[in-house]
Amino acid sequence: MEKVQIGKVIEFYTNSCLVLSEEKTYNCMTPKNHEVAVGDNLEILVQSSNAIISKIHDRSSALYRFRGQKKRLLAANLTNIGIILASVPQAPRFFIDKWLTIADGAKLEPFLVFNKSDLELSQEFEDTKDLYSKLNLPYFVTSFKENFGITELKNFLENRTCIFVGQSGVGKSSLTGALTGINLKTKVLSNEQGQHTTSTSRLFKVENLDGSIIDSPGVRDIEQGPVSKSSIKNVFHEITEASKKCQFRNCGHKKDKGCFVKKGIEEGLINQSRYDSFLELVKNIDE
Ligand SMILES: Nc1nc2c(ncn2[C@@H]2O[C@H](COP(=O)(O)OP(=O)(O)OP(=O)(O)O)[C@@H](O)[C@H]2O)c(=O)[nH]1
Ligand SMILES: [Mg+2]
Ligand SMILES: [Zn+2]
Repeated sequence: MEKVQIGKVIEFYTNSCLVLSEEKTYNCMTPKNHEVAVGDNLEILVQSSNAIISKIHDRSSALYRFRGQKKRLLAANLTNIGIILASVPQAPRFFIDKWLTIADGAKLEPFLVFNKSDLELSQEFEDTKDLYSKLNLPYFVTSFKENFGITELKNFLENRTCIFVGQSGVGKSSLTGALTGINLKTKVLSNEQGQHTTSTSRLFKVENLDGSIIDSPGVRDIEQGPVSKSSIKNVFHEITEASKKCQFRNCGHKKDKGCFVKKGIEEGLINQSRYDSFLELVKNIDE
């Protein structure tokens, strides 16, 4: 006998996905003509131990990855993007600005996690922390190793579904494990490049509260897709404000006369790296 059940995609493979429904998991083939991703809510037709996807519910949000002109759904029904940072390995600041722009484009609230706070921090990382903690974004200082700041982060995740992004080795899986109570395979840091630990996207429930985390290798980093003017405005607020005072309305904020943005950099009011990210990201404006 067939039975329709409601389920959620919790893990995604190349041609199939794992659907959690009524506390059981079913391995379902992904439909040919519809995109499915981790976080999708759907209906499945269950026949004894098999199940097929019969309907995908409307998504409250969708995060896409772009590769040239192609776009592919990465995760569905998220509320937040958690950008995980550490002093080792340290991400370039452009990485942060890019993810803030991606989050804005997908209408997801970003937050920052400065992990590995037990380590001695480089000046560069201290400066990064200082710069971004002033941007009016939720941020957390954590140490997985010393179990510091985890409770604050956990409480923030109540009623939220987030995806952790960050370079390989910053502690995404370690934090996910600490927040969910599930022991995940983590990476032993070495000086060798190119070894990644997490190999499939998976959605986990935060321990003892209503929140979820997606730990995904596919989103350590992604290519920047098209960017809207409003995302640039929202993410680079300080530059937008300064640009209102530029002498010419069509100021390119490069070598233009009377540019207030350049003046802001000279006076130390606008950070050089934020300006560099801004110039890089405006190249992708598509409207
Ligand atoms: N000192 C210190 N080490 C940490 C901390 N958090 C994680 N680590 C270590 O950093 C290494 C990498 O952690 P992972 O959680 O595997 O990193 P990841 O971001 O999931 O890496 P990928 O899955 O490759 O993307 C492991 O050896 C962890 O034990 C921390 O707060 N402090
Ligand atoms: Mg991992
Ligand atoms: Zn200007």
